[in-house]
This record gives sequence, structure tokens and C-alpha cells, in this order.
Amino acid sequence: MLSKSDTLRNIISKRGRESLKRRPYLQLIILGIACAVLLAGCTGTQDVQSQGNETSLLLGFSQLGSESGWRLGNTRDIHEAAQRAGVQLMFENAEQKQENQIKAIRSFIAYQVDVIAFAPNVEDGWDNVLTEAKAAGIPVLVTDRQINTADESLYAGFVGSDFEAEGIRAAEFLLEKMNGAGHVNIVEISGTIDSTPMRQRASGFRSVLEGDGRFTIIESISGDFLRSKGKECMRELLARHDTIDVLYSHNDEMTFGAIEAIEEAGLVPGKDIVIITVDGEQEAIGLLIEGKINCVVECTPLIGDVIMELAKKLAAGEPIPWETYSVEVTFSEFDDDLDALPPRGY
Ligand code: GZL
Repeated sequence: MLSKSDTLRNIISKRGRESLKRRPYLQLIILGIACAVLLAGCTGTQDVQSQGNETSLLLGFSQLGSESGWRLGNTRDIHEAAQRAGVQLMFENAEQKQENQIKAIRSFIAYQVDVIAFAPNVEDGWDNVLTEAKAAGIPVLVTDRQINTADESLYAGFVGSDFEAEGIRAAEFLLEKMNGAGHVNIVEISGTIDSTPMRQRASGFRSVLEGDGRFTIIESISGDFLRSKGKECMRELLARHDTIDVLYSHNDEMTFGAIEAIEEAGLVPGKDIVIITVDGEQEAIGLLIEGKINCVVECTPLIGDVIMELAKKLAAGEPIPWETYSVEVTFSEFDDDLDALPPRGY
């Protein structure tokens, strides 16, 4: 971990460093501005990881939070990938608050980083700050979740998962599992409202089941991707509904909480209630092997190397693909080699 003074010295971009060498007075002014921006409410937590030499790429990354094992794995992978790539990383954790992400992006602009990347907590409300980044000539890479904007020139591209496909895969497992069954009551515990995974995991799932009268989604409530809220949601759903056949949960953390509630109610997860979850955390695979979960739809957080590769292209003025998607699979009770799976890494 760098000291704050080291941090400031290391975060002036290489462009700034060249001009600063010729104008020492300017160095003091820039340093003062950087101090002011750093101290003026960059709430959230920040760290600067200095990897390469003075000329290496300086990447400003705004991470949305620490809400799940998936997110912690994503953060760890980004730091490790930056080390592998020799990228200087200025990393801000917004603790699931969009306003903290906007402040972080503004601080990256003030520091004149070479590239900005961020995982947007929600899809809307980014145009103003991304317009400021565009005016500053700093390319932006959207990672993990997507944004809604009418002006696609505000960012260079997206890297992450296809959440619609994840929802489809969840429903395809259910069709296989319930082949020949009677009517099926489904409850859904969804992710952060207005986030891409919440919207698309819901729509993908419904796109497969709509028109099939055997399946009814009797209630859907948001657990905000949090374990504690997943437990609360499942308690409420069990209290309100006598017959729940299936739980579709948008992430493993909420599923872990929901399983606690199901067992508290004297029911057997994976048997009395079929459980379909998304992410693929190590803990979820363990519960799948135990029989407490029936299907785990993979959503990989391990996209750090691709982020660094795309950031380097942007810093070099090279074009990148508009969308780069992870390749993902589904694990379920129908697999016979689950014990042989390699460690998940998150
Ligand atoms: C998906 C990611 C989601 C995970 C959750 O790419 O945005 O956010 O599914 C995480 O576990 O909280």
C-alpha cells in the first residue's frame, strides 16, 4: 500500500509528468488540485497499486462494491491482473452507491488517468460524468454490468457476461428438471433493482417459460445481491405462500441466505424446493454436490486480464470490440463429474 504522498506522486499521468518536469511551479498547482480532489469527498475506499515504471499505463477503476463473493473475486482478479500486466491501478470501491462511482470517475479525470474503467451499479445516470471524461479525452471501458445511454460515443466498449443467456440457461435447466411434472410455483429473489444482471436474468428466464402454462412465477422480490437480504426475502416468501416448488435466485449470496431460511422453516433445500442460482462461487458448487442446490449457472468474475488487455489497446489509441462476452457454462445435478471440478477461484 502506498503512502498518500507517494500516491499523489504516482497518480499524475505520464502526460502530466512530462510537462511537469519542465514547469516545477505547475507541479505544485497540480499537486494541490489532486490533494483537493482526493480529500474532497472521494467517499468509498481507494487504493493505488503502483506496478510498472513511470511510463506504464495508469488505469482508474471504479468498483461498485463488496456485496458478494463474486464481487470480492472480481476485485481480487482485477488487482492481480494489473500486477501481471504492469498496469498502475487507481482503485475506488463505491460501496454500492452510484454517487460514489461518479465522484471516483471525476477524481480519475482530475488526475488525468490514461483510461477509466468501471462496473456500473445501475444502468442509468452516467451521461454527465462520461461526457466530462470524453471532454478530457480519457477513454472509458464499461465492465461487468451495462449502462443505458443515447450517446454511444461516451464509452469505447463493454466486457462482461451475457445475463440474458444466464437467465435462459436457468430456465432450460428447469424445463429438464420438471419434465413431466404438474404445475410449478416459482419464487424469484432478484438482484439490485435497475442493474443489468437483475433485468436480464429476469427477462431471459421468462423468455423460455412464457406460454408454458405449467410454470407460474408467483412472486419476485429484490434481495440486492446480499446474503442477509436473501434470507429476509425467503422468510417473507415462505410466510406468504403455502406452495413454493422452485426458487430462482439471481446470485449465490442471496441463495446462501435463502437456504438458511428454508432450513429454519423445516424444509429441505434441493428437495422440497428446487433451487437455481447464478454466479458459481465455490460455496455454491459445494452445496450443489451436497444436493441443497440443483443448478448453478456460471457467471465468471475473472475478467481482469481482458480488462487490462482492452485498457492497453485504448491507451495506445487502438479500437476495441464494442462488446466482449465471457464464455460461461451451467453446473447441475445432472452432471456426474462435479467432484472433479477445478477450484472456482471465487
Ligand atoms: C454479475 C455481477 C453480479 C453478481 C453478483 O456480473 O454484476 O453482481 O451476479 C454481484 O453476485 O453482486
